[in-house]
Amino acid sequence: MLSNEQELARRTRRAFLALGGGAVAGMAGLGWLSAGPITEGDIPPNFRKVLGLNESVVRSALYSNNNLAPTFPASAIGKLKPNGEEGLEDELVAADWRLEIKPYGSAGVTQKLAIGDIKTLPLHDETIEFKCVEGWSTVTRFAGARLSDFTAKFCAGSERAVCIGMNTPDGVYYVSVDMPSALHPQTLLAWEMNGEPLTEEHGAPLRLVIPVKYGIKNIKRIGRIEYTDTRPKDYWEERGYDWYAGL
Ligand SMILES: Nc1nc2c(c(=O)[nH]1)N[C@H]1C(S)=C(S)[C@@H](COP(=O)(O)O)O[C@H]1N2
Ligand SMILES: [Mo]
Repeated sequence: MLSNEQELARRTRRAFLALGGGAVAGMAGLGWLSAGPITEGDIPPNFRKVLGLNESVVRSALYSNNNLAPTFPASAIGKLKPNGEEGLEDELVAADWRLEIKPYGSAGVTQKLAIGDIKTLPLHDETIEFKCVEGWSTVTRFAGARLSDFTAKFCAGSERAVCIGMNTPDGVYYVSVDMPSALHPQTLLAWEMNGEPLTEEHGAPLRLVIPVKYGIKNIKRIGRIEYTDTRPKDYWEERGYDWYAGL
């Protein structure tokens, strides 16, 4: 048995070896981030500058190396309870909903997409464990578009950003997520849950599903997405929770 410390050291080494090896090719789009020398036990300077915490950097490196969250058979699906209604108060008029996007480096919102635009992206389906920081979890199936595919199609070049910020149309709920986790292959902009269209209480018409993070980051009813090189504000970080919120 490895002690916790030994295990962390092993994971840390693995993360940075991965960064120095095959993952570098995958991160070619993140040129700015990987600009510094990457050696075992060192932290890329630009990551360090923006994300701040060493642990965050280690975990980002792990996720960017395609480490997948566990998936489950349909028989394991439970009943996900609706939790958190911040930003869902206004009446949703589905036909009027638009997603505003501000690509990396642009001066303002440059596009407003309708749900039909987003549904042109390849559909991905995953059955994952959805975990709330309150201590409960529920195996749930979600389907939608990979945020990485969305970024490539609608915000090409924004892969170079450091963070992504999202908020509800009324601005009441908002999250920010490090780019490696945002571009993780299991991170979805979802419009289906357990084989049905997403209901309003679960975030219709479009929510974030990010299985490498706790529920707090899985924002419902997204109204705006921005790609930044700073850390956009985060609702639960402001209330004392760990910003990274990784599992
Ligand atoms: N807009 C919005 N999204 C949100 C929240 C919220 O209050 N408002 N709560 C978060 C929290 S704490 C959790 S655990 C999950 C719950 O998702 P669910 O309601 O689909 O179970 O949504 C997250 N996304
Ligand atoms: Mo939560």
